[in-house]
Amino acid sequence: MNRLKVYFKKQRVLIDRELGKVLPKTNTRPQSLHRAIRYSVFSGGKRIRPILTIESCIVCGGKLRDVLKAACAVEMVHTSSLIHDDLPAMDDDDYRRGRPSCHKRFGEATAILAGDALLTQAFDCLAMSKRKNLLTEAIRELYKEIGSEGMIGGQEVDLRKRNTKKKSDLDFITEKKTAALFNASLKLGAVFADTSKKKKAAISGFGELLGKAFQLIDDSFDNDGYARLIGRKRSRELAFEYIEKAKQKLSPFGKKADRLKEIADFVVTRKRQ
Ligand code: GRG
Repeated sequence: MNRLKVYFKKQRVLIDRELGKVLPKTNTRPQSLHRAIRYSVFSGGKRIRPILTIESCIVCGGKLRDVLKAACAVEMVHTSSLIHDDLPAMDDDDYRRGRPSCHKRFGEATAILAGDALLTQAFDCLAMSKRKNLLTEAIRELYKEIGSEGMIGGQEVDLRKRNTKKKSDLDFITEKKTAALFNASLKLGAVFADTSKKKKAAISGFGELLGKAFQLIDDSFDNDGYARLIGRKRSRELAFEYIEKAKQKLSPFGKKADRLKEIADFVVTRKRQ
């Protein structure tokens, strides 16, 4: 196994252990809801966003113990968005990560509530972070990136303009639907490292470009979004261009950012799961 794979595995174990501790157990009432939540959280996701939160904090000089709750919060938001995205009113997907999607397994109403509960608990999990003086900034950053002007807004435009060929729509969808949560994940790491404004801006610039590259690669798997407009090959080329620019944004961190750069390369070279 190569070095990055070993690192990913180690981080996943850490994140999953923490998620396992904070999420209500399946024997807690209402059991049906907690089963649906745990079914969706523990179904083999890559955990790329919380891994980025942790790594961003370390690169900015922070400590794992200060950021682990924020990393879990990010994964809860991500899972809640996937549960809702799969619903018949949205993408209408019967499968997620090779298993029946949450609503297929537990019914639509329970899936809606599982998503609601996870999104709500994400903010409680964030609030459990040790560095209380940094919480207001963290909560506001997360809200800004996932609210109606962030990820949720991106989803709205995606649903309304499914077959759009307008570049401005596609840019908005890519930036908001996917890049915003990547950006939030990285920014939370910087917030909990209590780093300088300059370093936060560098991390955020990296996050936006990385998120866009991630979505371009995702689109290329399904010939969706940008890939429909400019073709799979050009989408992938564009993603690689974004990643090169993203890595340049990390110059203030020098060699400390090598792992973050490796993760960025993984984002564009990854195979469909
Ligand atoms: C309830 C918070 C909330 C949001 C509602 C449904 C919605 C608004 C937003 C969905 C946005 C969405 C589905 C964006 C696509 C993101 C994406 C590319 C997901 C795949 O990410 P991976 O590959 O997934 O990291 P794994 O399975 O590894 O976790």
